[in-house]
Amino acid sequence: MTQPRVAILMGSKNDYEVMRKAEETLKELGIASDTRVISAHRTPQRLTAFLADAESSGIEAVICGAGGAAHLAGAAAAHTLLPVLGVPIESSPLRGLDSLLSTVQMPGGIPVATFGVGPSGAQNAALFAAAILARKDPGVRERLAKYREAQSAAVPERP
Ligand code: RP5
Repeated sequence: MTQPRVAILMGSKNDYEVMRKAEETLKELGIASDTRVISAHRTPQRLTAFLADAESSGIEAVICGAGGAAHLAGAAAAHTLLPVLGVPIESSPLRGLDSLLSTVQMPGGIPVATFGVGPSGAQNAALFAAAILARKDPGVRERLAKYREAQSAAVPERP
């Protein structure tokens, strides 16, 4: 099995509907990922155990999706020096605004790169993780360039 280079964490299995977009995007770019359900408050030990080994096991970026009082990305960032990318999920009566603010408003000192709410955010987090890997991996850079080219080619000149 190929060694995963990006971890995709989510606070609940119910977040997978959104976070599968990150998984699919990384797969499209030929980047192996490891997808886990890890809740900062329901399974705190799972979070610390996973992040204790993540960097040494070859993970280069951690994407975290969570809804509600979404503290998963911030808690993950506190446990690792790896770049942490946050995806707010619309799963509460506040429809993602709560998750967005919880994820983006990290106090200075522990950064979380925060993306948009929902599947587009999950997709962009994956593309951003690919851009990080592409700095040192010409193969990923090439596939990222092709992804952009295909995207441009799919836009019609007229409606
Ligand atoms: C968060 O609470 C999860 O990320 C999820 O979006 C939300 C609700 O979780 P469930 O009650 O659906 O498991 O921790």
